[in-house]
Amino acid sequence: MTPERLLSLYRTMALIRAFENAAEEASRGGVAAFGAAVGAEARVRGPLHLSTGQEAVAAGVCANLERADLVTSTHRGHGHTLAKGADPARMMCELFGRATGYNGGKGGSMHIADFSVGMLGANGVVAAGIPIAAGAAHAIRLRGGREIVACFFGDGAVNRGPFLEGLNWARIYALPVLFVCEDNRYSATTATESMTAGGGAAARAASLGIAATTVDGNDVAAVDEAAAELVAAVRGGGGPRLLHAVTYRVKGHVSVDPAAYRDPEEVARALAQDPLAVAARRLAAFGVAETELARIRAAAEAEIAAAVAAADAAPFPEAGLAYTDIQDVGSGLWR
Ligand SMILES: Cc1ncc(C[n+]2csc(CCOP(=O)(O)OP(=O)(O)O)c2C)c(N)n1
Ligand SMILES: [Mg+2]
Repeated sequence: MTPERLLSLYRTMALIRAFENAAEEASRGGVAAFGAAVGAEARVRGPLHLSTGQEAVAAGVCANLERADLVTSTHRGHGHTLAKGADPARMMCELFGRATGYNGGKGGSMHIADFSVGMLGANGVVAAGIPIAAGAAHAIRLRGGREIVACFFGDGAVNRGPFLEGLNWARIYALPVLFVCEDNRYSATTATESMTAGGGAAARAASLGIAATTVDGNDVAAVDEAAAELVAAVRGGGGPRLLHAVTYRVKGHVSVDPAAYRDPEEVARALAQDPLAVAARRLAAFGVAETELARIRAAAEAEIAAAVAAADAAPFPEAGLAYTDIQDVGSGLWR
C-alpha cells in the first residue's frame, strides 16, 4: 500500500461521505416511516438508505475494477455507484426527483444505474442483484469478454433463496463474479446474529466450493488488498470468489430511522472505527498531514454542494411523462 493509493481511496470515501451527508440533510422530514412525519420542506422524499460508515467497502472493491467491469448493487447503493465512477450531480438530481436525474427523476435512490460506467443498478429487492450478477457474468462468458462482475449485497441477503441460486450457478459455470457481502451487522431492525444460522456468508460460499475471504470492512487498505487478490483470481478465470467485509451501519435503516433499537455503546464502539478515521491513522503513519486530509474532505464537500445546487435548480419531469419508461402501466382493458 503506497500513500498515493491510500490517498486516492480516501478521496473516494470522502466523496461518498459528503454525498450521504448532503442527501440525509435534504431528506429531513421526508418519509412517513419510523414515526417521522412527511414534511413539505424535504427535498428528497423517497426512502433513503445511507451507506455512511460503510465507505471502505465500496472504495476498496471498486478501486480494483476497470471501467468496463460491471457492478450490481442494493437498496443502499450510493457508495457503490459513486466508487464505480457515476456522476454525483446526476445521482443527486435523481434523489431530488428532477428530470436531469439518472432515471429522469422518476426512480429515486433505489433505481439509479449508469451502464456507461458498468453500474447495472441499485435494487430495492433484497438479494435480487445476485442472480442479475450471475446472468451478466454468464453473458460476459458467452461473448468471450475479459470483464468481471462485482456483486454487492447485504448480510440480510444471504438468508434469501437468490443467494443460493446465484452462487450455485456462478460456481457450476465458473463465472467471473466477485460476490461482496457488505455485512453491516443489521437487516433493517434485526441484528445479523439473531437471524443467520451457521457461519454466515463465508461458510455458505465455501459449502458451494467458492473460496471466501473475511476482512475488516472499515479498513480500506485491508479491503483493497483482499479485493486485489480476489479480482485477479476471478479475472484470471478461476471462477467466482466471495469477499465478506464486516462493517457497521452507522445510521438507521432509512434516513429517518433513529435506530433506537441498538445499544448506544455498540454504536460508540463502531464510530471509533470510522473508516475515514482508520484511513487517516494509516496515512498519518505515512507522514501525511491532517491538513492534506482536510483539504480532500473540503474538495469532496464542494463537489457535492455543487451537485445539490444543480439538483435544486433542475426542473421536475413533465407530468405527461408519468407513464413513460416504467415497467407496467397496467392494461387499458383492465382500467
Ligand atoms: C425480498 C425483500 N424482502 C424484504 C424487503 C424489505 N427490506 C428492505 S431492506 C431490508 C434489510 C436488508 O438487510 P441487508 O441485506 O443486511 O442490507 P442493509 O439494509 O443492511 O444494507 C429489508 C428486509 C425487501 N426490500 N425485499
Ligand atoms: Mg445489513
